[in-house]
Amino acid sequence: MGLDRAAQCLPAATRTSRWDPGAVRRDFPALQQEVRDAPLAYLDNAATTQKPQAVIESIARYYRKDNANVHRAVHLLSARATAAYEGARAKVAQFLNARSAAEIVFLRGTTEAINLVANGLGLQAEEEVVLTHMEHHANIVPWQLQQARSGATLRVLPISPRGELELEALQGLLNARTRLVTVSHVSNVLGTVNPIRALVNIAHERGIPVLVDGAQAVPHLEVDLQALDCDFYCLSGHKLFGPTGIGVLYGKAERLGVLPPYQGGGEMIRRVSFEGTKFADPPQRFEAGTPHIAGAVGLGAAIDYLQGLGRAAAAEHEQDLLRYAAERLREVPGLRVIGESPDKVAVVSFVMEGVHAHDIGTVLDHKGVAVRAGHHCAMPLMDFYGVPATVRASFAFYNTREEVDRLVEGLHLAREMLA
Ligand code: 7TS
Repeated sequence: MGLDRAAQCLPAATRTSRWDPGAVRRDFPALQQEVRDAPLAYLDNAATTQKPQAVIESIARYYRKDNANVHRAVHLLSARATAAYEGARAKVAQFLNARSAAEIVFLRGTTEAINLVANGLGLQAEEEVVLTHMEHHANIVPWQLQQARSGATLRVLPISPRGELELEALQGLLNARTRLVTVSHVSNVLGTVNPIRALVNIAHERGIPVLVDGAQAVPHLEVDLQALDCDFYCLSGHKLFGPTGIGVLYGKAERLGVLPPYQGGGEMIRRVSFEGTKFADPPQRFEAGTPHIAGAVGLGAAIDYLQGLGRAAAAEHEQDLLRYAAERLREVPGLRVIGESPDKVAVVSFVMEGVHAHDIGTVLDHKGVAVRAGHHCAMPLMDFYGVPATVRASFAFYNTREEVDRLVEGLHLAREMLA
């Protein structure tokens, strides 16, 4: 590491005029390694992304210099830690174009964010929640837990064989008992980008709020929450080139304002006595206990990094990889791509005739190509396509066409060995 620190923390793409994955990759220490005697081709970005040096360094710097608890002490380190934590909240609000930082709740991730809303709604037996056939288990199981507690009904918006929502069926699923519509912005299996604004309009015509699972969207798309007009939006820092253990629930102020606390403890109260407790306003009401301060700092650094990179150019490069991968995968006999929406992020799922997804994943791993094979926590979607599992290659802006070539070579090899 001969570079001075300031240079290391500058996104590589700001140092070049054209998109240059080679330069961007130098910002990511984990991408520099060899695995199985080959350079690592990391194509499992939908599970989690690699972290740029700027993020790693921001966390180390926080612990080296500013570490203290937030919102509590009068001393300087606590003031610095609080400024760093609240600064990260402001950064997230600006990144997503929320109206105010008070609409940003820091939690562990998308899973916890959805559980918070599911718990807080206080569903009743006669009420209904609408979700879709392409949801991740994180946006199914919390609702089933509430269904078991309350007797509420879950209704499922169907999808087409191409992997798109049947939006015209939504009207028929909504009624006076519908409390919420919940939907992923981008499918983690299909890559489909769902028409959130249109869906929100249909639900809002009936005064029904919408929760959007944005876990797979924010790494690829520029998200403008005021333009989407959804009521809740959830994301995970670790899929956004930030640390694990930190994520965000966005809620419109008027929606968060009427949600009860999810957990009790310090930080989330205004006054406590044995007669009763008055809770703090959002977002503190939902952040009981010492939060993941270093995680928030790291997420803030990830956002700085992404904004410095130029998101439009990053997205263009990813779309190039998607087109190239789709074209090259057609050369592999017996391979079927699942998810053919024209509006997709760079996520490609496929199955190969006569070969199990896990075996393909293992052959690819032996060539240094990391993909995910399995049900991707979307078993109802696997059932829809009649497959137990798929192989999924999911790309980030640091991936290259050469890595797509290595994926395809590995697939030919898997076919020769196993089909
Ligand atoms: N929602 C979607 C759409 C996801 O893809 C995931 C994780 C989650 C929610 C849960 O996020 P977490 O950070 O709270 O765990 N998806 C995946 C995946 O596709 N492979 O590994 C994790």
